[in-house]
Amino acid sequence: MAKTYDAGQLQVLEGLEAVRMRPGMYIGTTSTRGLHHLLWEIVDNAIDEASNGFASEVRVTLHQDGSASVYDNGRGMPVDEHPTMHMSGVEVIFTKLHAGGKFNNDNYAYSGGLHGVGASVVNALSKWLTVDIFRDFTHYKVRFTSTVDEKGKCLAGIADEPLQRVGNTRKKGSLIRFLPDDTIFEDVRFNGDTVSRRLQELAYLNRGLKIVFTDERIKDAESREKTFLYEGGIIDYVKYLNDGKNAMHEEPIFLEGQKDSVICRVAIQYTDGYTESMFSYVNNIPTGEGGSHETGFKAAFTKMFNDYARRIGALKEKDANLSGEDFREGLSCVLTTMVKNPQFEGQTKGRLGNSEVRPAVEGIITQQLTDWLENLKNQDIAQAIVQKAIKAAQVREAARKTRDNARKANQLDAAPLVGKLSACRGKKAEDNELFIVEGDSAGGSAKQGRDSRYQAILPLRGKPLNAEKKRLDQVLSNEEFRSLITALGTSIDEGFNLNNLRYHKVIILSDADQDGAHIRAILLTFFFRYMKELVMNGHVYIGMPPLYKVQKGSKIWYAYDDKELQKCIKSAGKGYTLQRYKGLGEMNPEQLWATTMDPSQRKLMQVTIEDAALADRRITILMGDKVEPRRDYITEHADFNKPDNFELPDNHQEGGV
Ligand code: 1YM
Repeated sequence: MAKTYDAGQLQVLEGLEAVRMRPGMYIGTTSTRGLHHLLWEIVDNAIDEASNGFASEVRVTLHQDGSASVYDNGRGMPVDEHPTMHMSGVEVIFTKLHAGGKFNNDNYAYSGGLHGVGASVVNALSKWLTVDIFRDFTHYKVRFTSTVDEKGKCLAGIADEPLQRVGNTRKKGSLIRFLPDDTIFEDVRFNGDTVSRRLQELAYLNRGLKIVFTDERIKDAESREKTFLYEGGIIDYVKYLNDGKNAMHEEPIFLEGQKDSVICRVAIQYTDGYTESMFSYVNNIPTGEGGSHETGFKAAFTKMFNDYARRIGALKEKDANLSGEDFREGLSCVLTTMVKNPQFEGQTKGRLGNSEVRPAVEGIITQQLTDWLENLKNQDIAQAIVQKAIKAAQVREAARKTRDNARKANQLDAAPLVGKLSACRGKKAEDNELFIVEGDSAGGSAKQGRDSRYQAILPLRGKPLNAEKKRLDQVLSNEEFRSLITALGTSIDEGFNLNNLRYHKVIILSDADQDGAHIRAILLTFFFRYMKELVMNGHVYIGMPPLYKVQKGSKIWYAYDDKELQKCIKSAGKGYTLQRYKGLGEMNPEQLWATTMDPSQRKLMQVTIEDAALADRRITILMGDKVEPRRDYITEHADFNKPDNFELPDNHQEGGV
């Protein structure tokens, strides 16, 4: 019999079951990242209520039963009956796809973007979800469950019963609690650090908003609860980023304005360092790849300061304009923009595409900076910025000469066999791997042990210099970095071009001791400061040599940490010998291949940067001039051999430092 579908059945097909069939389509992935998306969706709604001026406080709690809850003290979600759906507004929001977002587009013009998948998606992917609404002195409640019935039919996010009045209350707001479904997600445990970090970031981006984070899974009462509240907003954020750096001026420059529907805020604080740290956001979402808002800001900033430099006679008529990079040397900056219907583009959806935003931001910054530059009390710092840029331009010119000379001498971008590099034979960059190996002796083993079809070896002699404390010209004249840059083929800084990358896996191989950790940190700092795209695009890895060898007769086990060692010892039984590897150099070529280089056996940790701002701060603390913050940090995170204590945040095996 032919099957016919009536309207009712079609409705079912478009219901929340569709979300459970293809969760990836709605939240991108069912990995830990997707799990956290559920939470961000609800948090976003709470923050919207606050940025619309109705709530002053958001509370996020991770409960012991694995559920998460979010509360805001705003108006409370709509409880009145929906005109056509014959259920309360809140039930519509949680059970109808797409309706889940916001009915009224004007009120919620700035929300969503990356997450905005709707609260109904969270419901669909939860075992249960409860909503408590405190509104008009009444406490309302509704509970939804997802089950599979006897016939195997999936029931997604169905209300147990319609919205109920529970009683009277003087409270205000909405409380949502949900348990992610463990049949959907690979791992249903929320990461307390991830949640804490994002909430802190949101608190910085929403000045005056109090965000309380409680992780009830933590036993220690003192570290269970954290409150984030920043009256200065992004002004406090740049100060925090500059902890450990020497700021050139106490109070950050703060510019704020609106043009058409674009709202833009920026906080700027110069340091005496040489690197530029710019963090931009659109509708509270980080835009690590920049976009039209950044372009608009940079254009206005460079133009205004060049005009100013001429006005005060620091640049003469015959002088060329200073470049944007020159003006941004040593600058730490947070730029946040609110945009209607943002379009996110790029590899990681981290670049704003909307072309109308560039002129809007450019206009706002031009106007605000005009006022700032005219203000008498800003003259000292404005002049210091110009002087710093002039110096930067001189140094840049010197660096360009060094680079050009090096290039002429075929040192930077030609000849694959330059220096100590042992190149591989294969020509396909996608397949090729570059091992950066600590020490000549390990380098020798690696050369003999490798598969030379696609594995290249670059041994490092001693420690390369700490790029954090050096200018571009010094970095370029360092031999270790020069051979590395040459080997990679990408050039660096402004000249960096990812298309020229010769090895799609760049693997740092250093000893599992303090020196090894230091070398690793130095290399990561170099990549982060001068080849950020390399890290952003997931090309950088950390090789993990084993720490122990357990041998019994001809049988050998390798253990990469203490836990594994216990397992190996168990497998071996009595009468085994144990060797602790102190360095890569202790392994012969065959062992090095088998344990660390063979793609089918080895452990690699991909270095990615989800939180570039935090990575920046940690690099400053660990590699910068100030001793005290570093000592504090190291005292707190002292075990260098634990992967999660690598110097960049969030290193882990798949996709997210
Ligand atoms: C813990 C999460 O979702 N708070 C929240 C959501 C809404 C409202 C208030 C709200 C909005 C409006 C009117 C309005 C939402 N409303 C909608 C919808 N916190 C949380 N607090 N009354 C209440 O926009 O006019 C979606 S969310 F759809 F009704 F607009």
